[in-house]
Amino acid sequence: MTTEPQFSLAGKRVWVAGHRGMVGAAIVRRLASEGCDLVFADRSTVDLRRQADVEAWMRSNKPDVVFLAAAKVGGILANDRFPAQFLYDNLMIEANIIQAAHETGVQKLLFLGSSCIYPKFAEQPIVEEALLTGALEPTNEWYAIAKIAGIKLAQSYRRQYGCDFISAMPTNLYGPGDNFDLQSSHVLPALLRKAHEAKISGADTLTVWGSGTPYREFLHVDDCADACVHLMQTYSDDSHVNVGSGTDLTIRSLAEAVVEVVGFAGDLVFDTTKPDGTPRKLMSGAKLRSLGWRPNIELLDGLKQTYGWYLDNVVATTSKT
Ligand code: GFB
Repeated sequence: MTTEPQFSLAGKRVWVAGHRGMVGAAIVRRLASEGCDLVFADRSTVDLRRQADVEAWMRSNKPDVVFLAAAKVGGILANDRFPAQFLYDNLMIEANIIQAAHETGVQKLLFLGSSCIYPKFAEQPIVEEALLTGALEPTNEWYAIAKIAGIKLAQSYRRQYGCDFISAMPTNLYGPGDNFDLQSSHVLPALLRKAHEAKISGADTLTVWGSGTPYREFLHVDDCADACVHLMQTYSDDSHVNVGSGTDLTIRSLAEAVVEVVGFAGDLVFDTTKPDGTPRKLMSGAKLRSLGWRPNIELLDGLKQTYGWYLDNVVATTSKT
């Protein structure tokens, strides 16, 4: 398999669907050096859940290339509490964009999924072929089903219509632009915020949800964006590709690293009334490595940088209002 760019983005009209989200914004940053012409759909005029909106926008803007990073996302609690939105919104967004991409002759599309597509008890590290070999983790099966449907849409349009549509499955992502709302966020931004607030208020303890024993793999969003661009340029096949860092750690170890970075000296308390979710979901990165890609950002560096972003962009702006 060649790892040289085969599909050039230079001079192409590129639509990053979901450009205001953490992943979409990172892809936009990464594309700055590719010489492409970026086009954006504004949320106030295009509701991606509405087929007519998507078709009309795509017909008038005619992108050559689509990064499908638009999605309804959230952490373990949000997934569990809002199953209809996680299933419906994501199914509609991906179906509308993929169908319109086919109708308007998009040259290449990359669909972004999630590592939660795999069975709850998949063998570790999880290879791409583990898809649909077992039951899903119940807290996020709605989101997972939508993302599995997205993979299948991309595959089926390739098979039936010859569309060059591919899929990438990122692990748990974090970085600038993340959601720091404690009810709807993922674990890493939640812990950064909790540690910061505990430090500022002089609290003795910081509460971590669940037992702290589940393992999670984290990838900085800029690494994810780089992998997506790499796949767009080098990969053209039926199967989805895992995008991870290759290492995982327990939630307890993550919390310890976070309090170290933030400088909170109190104790960790584990709230076992909150769900643990899947026990482990370390993905195999062998396929992406064989395509010539490696991650660059170590977790500790990424944590420090993301904490800095949180201070500058969330804490600083909240304290001004
Ligand atoms: O990141 P997270 O919300 O989602 O939670 P998942 C990961 C682990 O961290 C769980 C624990 O075991 C949580 O119980 N945790 C500890 C916390 N403290 C906290 C906290 O303050 N906030 C949060 N949110 N978690 C998501 C899926 O699963 O992964 C999505 O729900 C998506 O569908 C995403 O696939 C990548 O890793 O469990």
